[in-house]
Amino acid sequence: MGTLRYTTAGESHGPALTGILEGLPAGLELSTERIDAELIRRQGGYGRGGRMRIERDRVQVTAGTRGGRTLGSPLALVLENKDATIEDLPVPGNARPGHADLAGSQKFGELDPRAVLERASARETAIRVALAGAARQLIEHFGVRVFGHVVELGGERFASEDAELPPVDEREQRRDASQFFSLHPECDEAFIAKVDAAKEAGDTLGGVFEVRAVGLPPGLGSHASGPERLTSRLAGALMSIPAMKGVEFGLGFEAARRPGSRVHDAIDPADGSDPVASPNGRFRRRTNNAGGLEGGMTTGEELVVRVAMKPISTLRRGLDTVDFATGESTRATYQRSDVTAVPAASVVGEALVAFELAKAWREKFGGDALSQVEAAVAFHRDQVRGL
Ligand code: EPS
Repeated sequence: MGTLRYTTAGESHGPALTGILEGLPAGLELSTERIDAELIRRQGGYGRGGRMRIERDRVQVTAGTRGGRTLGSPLALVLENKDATIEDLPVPGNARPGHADLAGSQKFGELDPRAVLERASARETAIRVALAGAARQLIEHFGVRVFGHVVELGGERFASEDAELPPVDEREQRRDASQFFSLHPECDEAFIAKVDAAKEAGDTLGGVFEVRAVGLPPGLGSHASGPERLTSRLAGALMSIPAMKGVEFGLGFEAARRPGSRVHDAIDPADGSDPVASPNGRFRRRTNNAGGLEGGMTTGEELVVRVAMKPISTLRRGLDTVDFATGESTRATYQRSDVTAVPAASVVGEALVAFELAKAWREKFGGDALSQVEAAVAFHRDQVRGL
């Protein structure tokens, strides 16, 4: 009650991935097409490998709804694995560098990387995208849009950042026209060549994606305790995605290099009479270097967070490791892998940001049924405008 939480279960090559989501209010119309749209996007992007041609992720909702609406009871989601070969797959004879194989084997006291890698695999992110695809429908009902796009791949930016991004609908059109889910489809050709060259060399590429959210009211999250700060929750959620190496908000690391006068966002008076033009009443920020968060709470400005992903750890050319049987140096086992999965990671990152926002929404506005949440949101918006 009063918050959102999820649990997932499932191995990469087990029969299915299962997710349970608790805490959605009753009465929310839940679209499985909306969830599937994100699952399909997660499977895409240039640079994916053979597994994505096998899987066809479509969600099954097995509990928590009636007549297409939530009941306020736990929601259960299932994604079947087509490549459900876990019982037949061999135990690798070495640990692949960059993966959980060696540390996990040492943790369990047995040189059996299969016992670890099946769960450490990024396959698990599919069910989290599904769970978040359900949770985000709560905040989308209130007009919040969460949007992820790729900004860098293999050390190169797609384009120098636009000072002012276009409205979200236009961003979405651009992103959906790009095979890398960037806002610059005109750059695709050059990046396709870059990924093809890496593939040719048996290598892999990392990158950076950005997630933004618009339509947030001020005051989501809390300054009152560390674990309730929305900043810490967002960073934790994003760092829970396999292969993520860093998170920055707004100006991010650049803020550490500038004097305060060139970092903090001055507050200007606003004409609060028009609720559309000025949803935050008589105040507005001159800039948004903070990326929409101050004191662990939303400011009502656009939320801006960027995440760095390391290159995929499985390389066709192989990395040096040690053969378990002989103790001699050998090359790590290779079956198949993606050359890059930064576009897919941007979908997962977007999903987890949306989930954390929906969770903060539940905590701030409460209610058992959607109508009660609506009343609380309307009250808060009126109160902010009246300050
Ligand atoms: C992954 C290895 C690959 C990826 C997988 C993540 O799978 P496999 O070992 O079956 O070739 O395709 O990603 C997914 C299955 C997915 O749905 O994103 C890994 O080791 O993390």
